[in-house]
Amino acid sequence: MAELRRTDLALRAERAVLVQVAGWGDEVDHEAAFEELASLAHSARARVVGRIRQKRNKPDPACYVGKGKVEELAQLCDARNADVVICDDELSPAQVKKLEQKLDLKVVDRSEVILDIFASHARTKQARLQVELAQLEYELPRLKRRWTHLDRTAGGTLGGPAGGGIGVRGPGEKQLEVDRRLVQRRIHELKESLSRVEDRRHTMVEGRTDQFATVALVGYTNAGKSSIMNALTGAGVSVRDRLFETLDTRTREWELPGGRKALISDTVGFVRKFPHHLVASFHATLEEARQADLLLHVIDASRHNAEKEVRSVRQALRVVDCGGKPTLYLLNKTDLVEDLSELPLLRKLVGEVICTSAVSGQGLDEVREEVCRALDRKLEAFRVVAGVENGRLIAFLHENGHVLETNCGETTMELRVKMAPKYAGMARSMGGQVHPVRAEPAVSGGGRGA
Ligand SMILES: Nc1nc2c(ncn2[C@@H]2O[C@H](COP(=O)(O)OP(=O)(O)OP(=O)(O)O)[C@@H](O)[C@H]2O)c(=O)[nH]1
Ligand SMILES: [Mg+2]
Repeated sequence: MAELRRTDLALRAERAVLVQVAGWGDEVDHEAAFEELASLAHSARARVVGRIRQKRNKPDPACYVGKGKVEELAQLCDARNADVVICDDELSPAQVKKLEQKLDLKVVDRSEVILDIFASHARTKQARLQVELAQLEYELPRLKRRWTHLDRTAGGTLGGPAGGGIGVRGPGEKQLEVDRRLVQRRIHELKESLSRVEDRRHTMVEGRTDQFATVALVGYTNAGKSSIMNALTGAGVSVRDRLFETLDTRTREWELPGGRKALISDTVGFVRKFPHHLVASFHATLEEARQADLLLHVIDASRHNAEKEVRSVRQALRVVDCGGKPTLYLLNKTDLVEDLSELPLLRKLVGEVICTSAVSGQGLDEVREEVCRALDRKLEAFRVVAGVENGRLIAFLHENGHVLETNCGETTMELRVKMAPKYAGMARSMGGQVHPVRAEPAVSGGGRGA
């Protein structure tokens, strides 16, 4: 399968000028978004050499910024010897074209920078397929180059030295139309491959969740999800101070207090104005989060707009069908902050919040205890009567549930057990008489106390 590299759009070591249109809403918010654009550019290995900002109600439909500002931008780019202009919002294909013409420079938008970072961090086959799909879907309405290198992917039926070739190009048809068809064909192939991956993954994750309680770490990029995973389990997952370090889900066994075992998964992070093509493409990667019994939503306490970040993560989670899951909120990196002024606002939004530090270990015991408590809320109480000689069943109950009480008779044993309802049937098939004691109220979604 041909691998697609957008070498002509990669931002490596390029000198970038950042542009933002900001004139509505919260000033602090725009500042933070602009700072974040600089981090994104940095993660894409560009060098930020200038910034320009225009206050106006909404972006100019022609060039993103107004006419006068385009002049100013051109002068700044010239003075700073810029290679590329990066805009803070997603631009229409027409806006990019017009601005590129006026500046005589490459123009990219926020989504493209994020896609570029994902492309350079993708390691596994699945992550590569997902990024390639997102890039092509993003590119399709913006095609301006020739995509004849995609010929190879069509198994030769489209190929040919002429580019596009037999079976695609009708007489007199324009190259762009050929390119479009090639891209569409590749998108179709990628979707098919990914849907096979997703089916396999679904079955695999489902198999695991049948045996263990599962917990998934979710949150804004760089909040410290992988660091928390390492601090809790010693997993040795890669941690770096750069955006989108983790693109593939890692799952580890986690021993909780009382010797109880669960599985914990680290997942891809989100960011504001996350390109929707990426969210859709990363559906398979987020399978663990979708099937998890509990989410740990990690929030970065050192960011000024943590509350906004929580909102954008929750929105992205809804898109990937993880909304409304039982969630514990961890306010991480508290070692970096003297005054937790955002805490009341966060509590108002999500309910209880546990203050943690993956570095000092603060709050991690509380996380373990709260996870046990939250998982327990999913358990139901049963009375199980077993023959005293049925060692297999008794061991099964101790392994998979909490045995609260045991009463031993001469030939039978009666146990009061809290366990996941799915184990009741298994206990019956092992020869036990199983009676529900009473239904526990379901855990509410959207967080403790929310
Ligand atoms: N001081 C301090 N730094 C932390 C803490 N947790 C994480 N970090 C740092 O924050 C940066 C990002 O941490 P990661 O664990 O990679 O963050 P992540 O959420 O997994 O990020 P992505 O995978 O990129 O989405 C790293 O430089 C960590 O060392 C913490 O509690 N305190
Ligand atoms: Mg990570």
